[in-house]
Amino acid sequence: MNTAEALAELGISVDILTDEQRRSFDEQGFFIVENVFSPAEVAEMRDEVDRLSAIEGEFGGHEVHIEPGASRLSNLFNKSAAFDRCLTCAPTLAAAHLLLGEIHVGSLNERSPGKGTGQQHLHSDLPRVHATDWRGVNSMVMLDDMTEENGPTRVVPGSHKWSPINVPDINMNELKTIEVDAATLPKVPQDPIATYPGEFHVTGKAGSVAVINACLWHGGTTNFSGKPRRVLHLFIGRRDIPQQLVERDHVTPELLERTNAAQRYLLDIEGAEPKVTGYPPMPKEARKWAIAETPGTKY
Ligand SMILES: O=C(O)CCC(=O)C(=O)O
Ligand SMILES: [Fe+2]
Repeated sequence: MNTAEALAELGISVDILTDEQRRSFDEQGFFIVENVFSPAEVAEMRDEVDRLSAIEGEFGGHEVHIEPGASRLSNLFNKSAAFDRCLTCAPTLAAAHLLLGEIHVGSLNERSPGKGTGQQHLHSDLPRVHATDWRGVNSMVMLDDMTEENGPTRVVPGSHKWSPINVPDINMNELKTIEVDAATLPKVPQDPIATYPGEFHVTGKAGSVAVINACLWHGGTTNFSGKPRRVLHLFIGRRDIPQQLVERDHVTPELLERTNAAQRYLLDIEGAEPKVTGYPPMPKEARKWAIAETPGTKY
């Protein structure tokens, strides 16, 4: 199996991307698609997020990182069949295949900022060591309407072509630090939390999906209204780069049993043995969201 075959089996082709979506993805580093998931699909995923968040509480997200001020969940494919439909999220998968060639799921996380919190460092999710070293595509699957008031994701259009900054440590892989090039240096924010000139706020109705190049400068913003803002981060990586959550290390018999060959290829669990039975165990403590050092930045 290869990616093109797996996607074809799942009914997905890069042909679904419009010229406008391709142009926006290339030039701005992102595009937004409405009505990817139906209200019933969204409601089912939302209910599962609430059920799992109640189980995991402050340790939600522990398999990747927890984040003060935001509720997170990780390892979602192993926790509920409600999220299987993300393996046919066509805009994300088509854009990822177009940009990266051979792909696998990097992770499926959920994040919802609490009232008055959620403002993150402006960051890139992944490093890049040369101009076309694209390593991943992230996407925000909106389970609630995402508005100006409840903590929309901010993005800096075109910044995927600048050096990445403030990459979460867990995503650095073989790299220790990020090299910021001379053209990018004057653009690096003095205060990474502050509003950045020209930042765009991604908003949309529940069921919409925003697809971003993982090098794009972006981040969570403050949820001023306190209204729920549950968003899934469906992250797709280049297949030669380790997954953010190594699915084989967490795989349950249920996931192996219910998935078809194409889904198992995308999850990178082909031929895997089940590792975890029952609800995945909770840790006593968990790593916090942290960024890798970026030389040239002074925060
Ligand atoms: O949830 C969001 O709005 C963005 C979160 C994000 O970029 C991250 O956690 O890496
Ligand atoms: Fe991010």
